[in-house]
Amino acid sequence: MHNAFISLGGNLGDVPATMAAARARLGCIPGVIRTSFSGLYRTEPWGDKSQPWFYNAAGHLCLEEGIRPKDLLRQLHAVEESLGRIRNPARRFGPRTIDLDLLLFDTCISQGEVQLPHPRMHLRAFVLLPLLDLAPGLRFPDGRLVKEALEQLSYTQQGDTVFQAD
Ligand code: PH2
Ligand code: MG
Ligand code: MG
Repeated sequence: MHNAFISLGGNLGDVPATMAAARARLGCIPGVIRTSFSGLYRTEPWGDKSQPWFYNAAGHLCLEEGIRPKDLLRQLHAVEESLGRIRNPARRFGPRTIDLDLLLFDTCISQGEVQLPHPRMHLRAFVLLPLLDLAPGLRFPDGRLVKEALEQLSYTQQGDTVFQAD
Protein backbone atom coordinates (compact mmCIF):
# COMPACT_ATOMS: atom_id res chain seq x y z
CA MET A 1 0.00 0.00 0.00
CA HIS A 2 1.11 3.59 -0.66
CA ASN A 3 0.38 6.72 1.37
CA ALA A 4 -0.10 9.97 -0.52
CA PHE A 5 -0.85 13.39 0.94
CA ILE A 6 -2.46 16.13 -1.09
CA SER A 7 -3.44 19.76 -0.66
CA LEU A 8 -6.86 21.07 -1.71
CA GLY A 9 -7.39 24.76 -2.40
CA GLY A 10 -9.77 27.08 -4.18
CA ASN A 11 -11.09 30.63 -4.23
CA LEU A 12 -13.64 30.86 -7.08
CA GLY A 13 -17.33 29.88 -6.91
CA ASP A 14 -18.90 27.84 -4.10
CA VAL A 15 -15.61 26.40 -2.85
CA PRO A 16 -16.99 24.31 0.07
CA ALA A 17 -19.36 22.59 -2.41
CA THR A 18 -16.54 22.08 -4.93
CA MET A 19 -14.34 20.64 -2.20
CA ALA A 20 -17.09 18.22 -1.17
CA ALA A 21 -17.39 17.07 -4.79
CA ALA A 22 -13.59 16.74 -4.99
CA ARG A 23 -13.51 14.58 -1.85
CA ALA A 24 -16.15 12.26 -3.35
CA ARG A 25 -14.33 12.04 -6.70
CA LEU A 26 -10.96 11.40 -5.07
CA GLY A 27 -12.49 8.42 -3.28
CA CYS A 28 -13.52 6.98 -6.67
CA ILE A 29 -10.08 7.12 -8.33
CA PRO A 30 -9.08 3.60 -9.38
CA GLY A 31 -6.61 2.18 -6.87
CA VAL A 32 -7.69 4.42 -3.99
CA ILE A 33 -8.39 2.20 -0.97
CA ARG A 34 -9.48 4.90 1.47
CA THR A 35 -9.31 8.63 2.01
CA SER A 36 -9.41 11.05 4.91
CA PHE A 37 -9.54 14.83 4.90
CA SER A 38 -8.87 17.71 7.25
CA GLY A 39 -11.41 20.43 7.89
CA LEU A 40 -11.49 23.62 5.81
CA TYR A 41 -9.32 26.62 6.62
CA ARG A 42 -9.83 30.19 5.39
CA THR A 43 -6.48 31.48 4.19
CA GLU A 44 -4.95 34.72 3.04
CA PRO A 45 -3.85 34.60 -0.63
CA TRP A 46 -0.17 33.76 -0.88
CA GLY A 47 2.06 34.69 -3.82
CA ASP A 48 -0.52 36.77 -5.68
CA LYS A 49 -2.31 39.03 -3.21
CA SER A 50 -4.98 40.61 -5.43
CA GLN A 51 -7.48 37.77 -5.38
CA PRO A 52 -10.18 36.40 -3.03
CA TRP A 53 -9.23 34.53 0.14
CA PHE A 54 -8.86 30.77 -0.28
CA TYR A 55 -10.33 27.72 1.34
CA ASN A 56 -7.68 25.08 1.98
CA ALA A 57 -7.66 21.52 3.28
CA ALA A 58 -5.43 18.43 3.15
CA GLY A 59 -6.15 14.84 2.20
CA HIS A 60 -4.59 11.45 2.89
CA LEU A 61 -5.05 8.80 0.20
CA CYS A 62 -4.19 5.12 0.78
CA LEU A 63 -3.41 3.57 -2.58
CA GLU A 64 -2.99 0.07 -3.93
CA GLU A 65 0.48 -1.20 -4.78
CA GLY A 66 1.29 -0.48 -8.41
CA ILE A 67 -0.10 3.08 -8.43
CA ARG A 68 2.74 5.47 -9.25
CA PRO A 69 2.99 9.18 -8.39
CA LYS A 70 2.50 10.16 -12.04
CA ASP A 71 -0.67 8.03 -12.25
CA LEU A 72 -2.06 9.80 -9.22
CA LEU A 73 -1.05 13.24 -10.54
CA ARG A 74 -2.87 12.56 -13.80
CA GLN A 75 -5.99 11.57 -11.85
CA LEU A 76 -5.77 14.70 -9.68
CA HIS A 77 -5.65 16.84 -12.82
CA ALA A 78 -8.67 14.98 -14.23
CA VAL A 79 -10.65 15.71 -11.05
CA GLU A 80 -9.63 19.39 -11.24
CA GLU A 81 -10.80 19.59 -14.85
CA SER A 82 -14.08 17.83 -14.06
CA LEU A 83 -14.72 20.56 -11.47
CA GLY A 84 -14.19 23.46 -13.86
CA ARG A 85 -10.51 24.21 -13.34
CA ILE A 86 -9.15 26.40 -16.13
CA ARG A 87 -5.39 26.99 -16.07
CA ASN A 88 -4.17 30.49 -16.77
CA PRO A 89 -0.44 30.29 -17.53
CA ALA A 90 -0.19 34.08 -17.27
CA ARG A 91 -1.27 33.95 -13.61
CA ARG A 92 0.44 30.98 -12.06
CA PHE A 93 -0.64 31.67 -8.46
CA GLY A 94 -3.98 33.22 -9.46
CA PRO A 95 -7.63 32.35 -8.72
CA ARG A 96 -8.99 28.84 -9.27
CA THR A 97 -12.13 26.78 -8.58
CA ILE A 98 -10.04 23.87 -7.30
CA ASP A 99 -6.35 23.04 -7.00
CA LEU A 100 -5.27 19.52 -6.03
CA ASP A 101 -1.53 19.33 -5.37
CA LEU A 102 0.41 16.17 -4.68
CA LEU A 103 2.56 16.89 -1.62
CA LEU A 104 4.12 13.60 -0.55
CA PHE A 105 4.06 10.04 -1.87
CA ASP A 106 5.58 7.61 0.64
CA THR A 107 9.22 8.65 0.86
CA CYS A 108 9.59 9.35 -2.87
CA ILE A 109 11.68 12.27 -4.04
CA SER A 110 11.36 13.95 -7.45
CA GLN A 111 10.67 11.57 -10.32
CA GLY A 112 10.75 13.14 -13.78
CA GLU A 113 7.64 15.26 -14.25
CA VAL A 114 6.44 14.79 -10.66
CA GLN A 115 8.19 17.00 -8.12
CA LEU A 116 8.18 15.36 -4.69
CA PRO A 117 7.92 16.54 -2.05
CA HIS A 118 5.94 19.47 -3.50
CA PRO A 119 8.69 22.11 -3.91
CA ARG A 120 6.87 24.95 -2.12
CA MET A 121 4.90 23.06 0.54
CA HIS A 122 7.38 23.83 3.33
CA LEU A 123 6.82 27.58 2.76
CA ARG A 124 3.04 27.53 3.08
CA ALA A 125 1.15 27.56 6.37
CA PHE A 126 -2.10 26.96 4.41
CA VAL A 127 -0.64 23.59 3.34
CA LEU A 128 1.15 22.56 6.53
CA LEU A 129 -1.56 23.37 9.09
CA PRO A 130 -4.27 21.13 7.56
CA LEU A 131 -1.68 18.47 6.77
CA LEU A 132 -0.57 18.33 10.40
CA ASP A 133 -4.21 17.99 11.52
CA LEU A 134 -4.30 14.76 9.51
CA ALA A 135 -0.85 13.44 10.43
CA PRO A 136 0.84 15.28 13.34
CA GLY A 137 4.00 13.15 13.27
CA LEU A 138 4.49 13.31 9.49
CA ARG A 139 8.05 13.60 8.14
CA PHE A 140 9.57 14.66 4.83
CA PRO A 141 11.51 11.97 2.91
CA ASP A 142 14.75 13.35 4.42
CA GLY A 143 13.42 12.63 7.90
CA ARG A 144 12.69 16.21 8.89
CA LEU A 145 9.42 16.69 10.77
CA VAL A 146 6.73 18.62 8.87
CA LYS A 147 5.87 20.38 12.12
CA GLU A 148 9.40 21.79 12.27
CA ALA A 149 8.92 23.35 8.82
CA LEU A 150 5.75 25.05 10.09
CA GLU A 151 7.65 26.41 13.09
CA GLN A 152 10.03 28.21 10.70
CA LEU A 153 7.15 30.18 9.12
CA SER A 154 5.76 33.52 10.11
CA TYR A 155 1.96 33.26 10.14
CA THR A 156 -1.02 33.98 12.38
CA GLN A 157 -3.80 31.51 13.09
CA GLN A 158 -7.16 32.56 14.57
CA GLY A 159 -9.34 29.44 14.75
CA ASP A 160 -9.67 28.26 11.16
CA THR A 161 -8.38 31.53 9.69
CA VAL A 162 -4.75 31.77 8.60
CA PHE A 163 -2.85 34.96 7.76
CA GLN A 164 0.53 34.65 6.08
CA ALA A 165 2.50 37.35 4.34
CA ASP A 166 4.87 36.14 1.60
N1 PH2 B 1 -2.54 28.48 -3.95
C1 PH2 B 1 -1.73 29.07 -4.79
C2 PH2 B 1 -1.27 30.44 -4.62
N2 PH2 B 1 -1.68 31.05 -3.40
N3 PH2 B 1 -2.83 31.04 -1.38
C3 PH2 B 1 -3.62 30.40 -0.50
N4 PH2 B 1 -3.97 31.00 0.64
N5 PH2 B 1 -4.07 29.13 -0.73
C4 PH2 B 1 -3.75 28.46 -1.87
O1 PH2 B 1 -4.19 27.28 -2.05
C5 PH2 B 1 -2.93 29.10 -2.82
C6 PH2 B 1 -2.49 30.41 -2.53
C7 PH2 B 1 -1.22 28.37 -5.97
O2 PH2 B 1 -1.37 27.04 -5.95
MG1 MG C 1 -1.11 24.87 -5.72
MG1 MG D 1 -1.68 22.80 -8.57
